[in-house]
Amino acid sequence: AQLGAELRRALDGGEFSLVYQPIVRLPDGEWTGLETLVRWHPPGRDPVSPATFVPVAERTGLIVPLGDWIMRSALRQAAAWTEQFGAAVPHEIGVNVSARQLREPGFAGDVRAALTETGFDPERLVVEVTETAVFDGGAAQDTLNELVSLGVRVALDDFGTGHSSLGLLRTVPTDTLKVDKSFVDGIGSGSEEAVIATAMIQITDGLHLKAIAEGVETAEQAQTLHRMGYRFAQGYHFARPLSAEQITRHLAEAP
Ligand code: G
Ligand code: G
Ligand code: NA
Ligand code: MN
Repeated sequence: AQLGAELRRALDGGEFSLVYQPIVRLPDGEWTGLETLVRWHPPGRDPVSPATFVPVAERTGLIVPLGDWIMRSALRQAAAWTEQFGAAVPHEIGVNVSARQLREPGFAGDVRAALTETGFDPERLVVEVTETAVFDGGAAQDTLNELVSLGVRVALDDFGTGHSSLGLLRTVPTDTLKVDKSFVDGIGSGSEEAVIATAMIQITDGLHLKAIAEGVETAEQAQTLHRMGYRFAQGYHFARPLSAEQITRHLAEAP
C-alpha cells in the first residue's frame, strides 16, 4: 500500500522518465524501431525497476494515468524527433500497454486523442501487449480492435511464455510476435529452444506476421537467429535502452 501511495506522488512529482531500446534489422543492425520503457528514479534513492513497480501500479489502478503519461510522452517525443530528423527516425515506436489499461473503457479514445494532439502517424505506433493480457478476450479484444481501426498496430510481447495459444493468432489483430528472451537464451543447436524458435519463425512467415527476437545478448545468438530466418531483433548485443538525449545524439550523428 505504501508503494502505491509513493507511485501516485511520483507521477504528480514528475519522477518518471522514458528510455528507448532500439529494435534492429538482421544482419546489419540498422535501427527499425524503438521500444519505450518506463523508468522511476526517486530523488535521493536508487532507481526502482519497472518489474517491481508496474505490477503495483496495475493493482492500484495507477497504471491508467501512468500509462496515459507514457503514451503521450512517447508520442510527443517521437513526433519531435520526426520533425527534426525525418526519415532517419526508426519507423516503429513501441509502447507497452498492460491488461488493466486495455480493460479501461476510455483507453482507445485516449490513444486517439494523443495521436491527434501530436500529429504522430498511427501506423508507426505499435502497442505491445502480452498474451496473458488478451487471453480472456472480451474488453481487451474490443479495445485492440478499436486501436486497429485507428491504424495502430499490435505486437504480442513475451510470446511463448504466457497463456500461449496459437489460436490467439487468429483472434487477436496482431501483426508482430516478439519471441521471448527465454527462447533466445537457450538457442544453441539441438536445444528445445532452438526447435521452438524455428517453429515460431515458420508460423510467423506462414501467417505473414513479423517476428522480433528479444533479449539477444551475443553475436552468436544473432547469427543463429538470422540463419533461422529471423529478420528483426532486440537486445543488449545491439543496444541497451537509451535516454532520449542519447537517441537524439545518435540521430544527429547519423550519416
Ligand atoms: O525495462 P525493464 O526490462 O526493466 O522492464 C521490466 C518489465 O516492466 C518488463 O516486463 C516490461 O514490459 C515492463 N515495462 C517496462 N516499461 C513499461 C511500460 O512503459 N508500461 C508497462 N505497462 N510495462 C512496462
Ligand atoms: O516484457 P518486455 O519484453 O517488455 O521487457 C523488456 C525488458 O527487457 C526491458 O526492460 C529491457 O530493459 C530488458 N532487456 C532488453 N534487452 C535485454 C537483453 O538483451 N538482456 C536482458 N537481460 N534484458 C533485456
Ligand atoms: Na515490451
Ligand atoms: Mn518482451
